[in-house]
Amino acid sequence: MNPIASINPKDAKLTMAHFYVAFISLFLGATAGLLQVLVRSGKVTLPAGIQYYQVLTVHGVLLALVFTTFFIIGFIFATQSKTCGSYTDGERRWGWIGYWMMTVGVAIAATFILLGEASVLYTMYAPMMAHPMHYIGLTLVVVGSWVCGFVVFHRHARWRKENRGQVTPLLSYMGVMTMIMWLVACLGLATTVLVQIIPWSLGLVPTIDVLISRTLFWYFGHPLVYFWLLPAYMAWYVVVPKVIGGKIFSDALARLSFVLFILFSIPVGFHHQLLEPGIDPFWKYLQVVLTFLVVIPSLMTAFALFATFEMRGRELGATGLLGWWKKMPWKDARFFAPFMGMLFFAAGGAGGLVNASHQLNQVVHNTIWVTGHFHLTVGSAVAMTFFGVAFWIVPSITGRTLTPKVNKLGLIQTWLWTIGMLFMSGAMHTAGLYGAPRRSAFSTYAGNEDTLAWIPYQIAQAVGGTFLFLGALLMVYIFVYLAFYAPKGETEFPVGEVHDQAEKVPAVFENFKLWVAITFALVLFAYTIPFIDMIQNAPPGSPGYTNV
Ligand code: HAS
Ligand code: CU
Repeated sequence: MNPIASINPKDAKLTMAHFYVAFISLFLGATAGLLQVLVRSGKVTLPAGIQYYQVLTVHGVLLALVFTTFFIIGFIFATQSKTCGSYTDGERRWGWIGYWMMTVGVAIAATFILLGEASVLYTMYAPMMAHPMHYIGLTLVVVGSWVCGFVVFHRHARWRKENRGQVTPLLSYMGVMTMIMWLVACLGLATTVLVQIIPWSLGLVPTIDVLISRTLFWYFGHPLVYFWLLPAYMAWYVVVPKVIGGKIFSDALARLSFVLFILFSIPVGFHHQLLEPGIDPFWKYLQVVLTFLVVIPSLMTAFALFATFEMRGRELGATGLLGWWKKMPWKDARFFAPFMGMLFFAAGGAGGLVNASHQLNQVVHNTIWVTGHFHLTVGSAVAMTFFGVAFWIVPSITGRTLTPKVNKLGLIQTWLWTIGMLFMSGAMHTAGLYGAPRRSAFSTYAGNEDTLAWIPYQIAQAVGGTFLFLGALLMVYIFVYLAFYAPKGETEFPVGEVHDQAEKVPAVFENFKLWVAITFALVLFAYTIPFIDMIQNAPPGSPGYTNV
């Protein structure tokens, strides 16, 4: 590693190790995605006995779980090392232990998917059953991520001890909040996997309670999506203002939005189960109310970003409501990629509100509309922000330069992704409204008029998916170039400063125990009675189903 790196080179190495896994996963996952859209267009059949659900599992696991988790943890390590100072050898060693647990876990889980023994999709819904080693691999990934989480907590606590009474670095605070949410969320996943799924897949118990397993999964599954989103918000709140030459609108507001995410991200899993029988409508209603509360921190984020853009625009002489638009650095890929992500998120978030509304959920649930929704949120807002971060963070921490040529490639990459996603996600949303199902290979369903109407949209998805595949290839090329071939030199690690007129940060934000305690209280409130109901009125359990 290079001595002109912007963070301690040993920490940079740890981050880069995470990024290698992330970008290999991006490549393989995107290839699987291309195969899917081609199959669903009806023009291509998979060779060599490969199954559609196998490919779909590769796609979901590698992109939604592996790419995200490895990128996020690498990013949090780098930002914490930059803003708090480097890790101690002991902390870093634990970081490596966490990393290797996750990497070995991914290798095990992926092997069983490739063997065709774990085609259970990334949600691993019971009663679909995989080989026990698949679940054991994924458990290792989760435990490894916890180890990394404790490293993040430890570094933050050490900073506080060494700088008593001072406001902690914003990025480190956000990293801690993200990992707290992840840990609390994982309790649900760990419970269903360790108590229900592994014993059942080992054959120790003959059946599984599907409703309880799914409920525990979604207790985890919703905060999972915010675990992807919050690191993107870290970049939006702290990095983007610096890149455009402005200031952070308000440190206190940014922290408050992260606190609200901790509180309201978890007791909302039922909005994925609105059409699930066996849950009393009252509790679904309550969790939908909480879901609408967790929209508030995103609206606050939108507000803060508009304010940042407008303040910067006015500094540069813009006037009127949207005059700032002309003043933004459109030719800077570090800005352009996350900004397009924000635009997509405005649409994806609106779609989320549709999903969460019970009556509308009846129209869209299990249709490919939902797939369209999450390609706008995680597949665009989050992924494009991570790409935008990679453009500068990789050269910055390895002591290389983001050359004008690569910046231009970054702009092209962003356009490929934008065009691809407009086609693919637009077609998915529309076809979903016509009833086209998600998680489904190509079928004409006996060729009736309604189902044939989906096919043009499936072709549009294939067109979009092809652009996205090219975008992923270009992204991987940019990553490899920046990591290994770009000229040596210094690249800025942009960390924004807070606007002078912003409110002071209240000390209570740093009271993590309080937030975790309120979170547990809300979780108990939202879940206790429904769980008692599910256990008391449990239907007979289900045997496992495999597609082998
Ligand atoms: Fe979602 C399903 C509801 C956000 C991901 N979601 C999913 C699934 C995934 C996912 C992966 O209620 C599928 C899971 C599966 O496999 O079954 N979602 C919501 C709601 C929100 C939401 C209410 N989702 C996300 C995020 C995700 C994500 C974030 C990943 C990162 N979602 C649902 C529901 C379902 C669901 C139901 C189940 C559907 C079903 O039936 O199965 C909210 O958090 C969204 C709030 C966001 C906003 C947008 C704020 C805008 C911002 C950008 C500002 C832009 C600027 C620039 C400043 C209200 C912050 C713009 C400039 C201009 C000029 C415009
Ligand atoms: Cu959700």
